[in-house]
Amino acid sequence: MLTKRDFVKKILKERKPVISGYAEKFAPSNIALCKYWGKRDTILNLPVTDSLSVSLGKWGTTTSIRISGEKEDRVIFNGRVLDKNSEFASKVLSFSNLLKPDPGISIEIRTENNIPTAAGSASSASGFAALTKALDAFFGYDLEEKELSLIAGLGSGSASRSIYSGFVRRNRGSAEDGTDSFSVKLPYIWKELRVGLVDITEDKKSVSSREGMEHTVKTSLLYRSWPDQAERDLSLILEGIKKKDFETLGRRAENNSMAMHACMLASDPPLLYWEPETVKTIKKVFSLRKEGMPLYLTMDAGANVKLLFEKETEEDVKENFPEIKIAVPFI
Ligand code: 2P0
Repeated sequence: MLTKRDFVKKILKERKPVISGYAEKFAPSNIALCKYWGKRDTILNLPVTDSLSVSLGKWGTTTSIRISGEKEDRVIFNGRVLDKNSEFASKVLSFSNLLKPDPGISIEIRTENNIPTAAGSASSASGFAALTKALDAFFGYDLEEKELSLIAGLGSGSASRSIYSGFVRRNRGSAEDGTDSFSVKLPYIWKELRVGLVDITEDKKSVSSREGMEHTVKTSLLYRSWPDQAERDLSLILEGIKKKDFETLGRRAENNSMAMHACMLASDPPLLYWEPETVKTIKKVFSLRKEGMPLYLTMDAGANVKLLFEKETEEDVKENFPEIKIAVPFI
């Protein structure tokens, strides 16, 4: 098994850094329609299955890097200087050390999320993707997008997809060294597609995705069926996208998310991310759909619910979910 450092060395190969004074990059957040849940390599975050997501347009993370006037690196998050030993800062700093050509250079990393959730926090996906892009630009490696997606994936598996806008597929890959486990942007546009964020709670989840995945893979017998589920869903969702068939996209994405949560529930001890309000929201979506509204949902490893719908349904959705925040993936 490679270490993260060996992996980055492999990607950077002969590239010569050309350090610039300042770099600033944006990466969008993303929502998986066909989920990544389970790793074939826990150090490099290589997934068991392919996954497919849609990026959230202008919502995401902007990260800038400049030379620090001080001896040590600094991390500033949403305007606040962080203690370098805090969980967030230490993650950011150990990741940026992977790309530093010379440990003697001190940098200031400023990162801002603009996702309008109650918690104000974007997923780690846009964070590591923006950081990867900014580090690449600052150190002047001039990496290709495919290479950026490989490196961002070391921070968080889902960050590999946030390198791109629009629909994105991350390949599982089969190489042991992980170099074929990159993401690609899919050439489809769906201007009418909308993603609604229903905030259930701002509390930090008690089990991280990393721990949750590991626990599910180790203890859930249902997880044995997950690779088949993901393979089927990914190809059907892709068909739905190509044909702009919203019902196929929505049904398959919802079913994929439910199947992922079923695998978690079948873990021992069970893993349940939902809150009572989550179930209420799910039931509301089901009943609105019964009444004829073309509305589907998807959920990640948490209590919050994401709604999938099209522009023509936007007003109805707002009426039923007045607090909802709506992302437009294709602007
Ligand atoms: C996804 N999730 O495809 C899935 C669906 C959550 C549920 O990727 O351990 O933060 O850092 O690779 O990427 C969230 O997990 O996990 C995630 P790590 P990550 O979006």
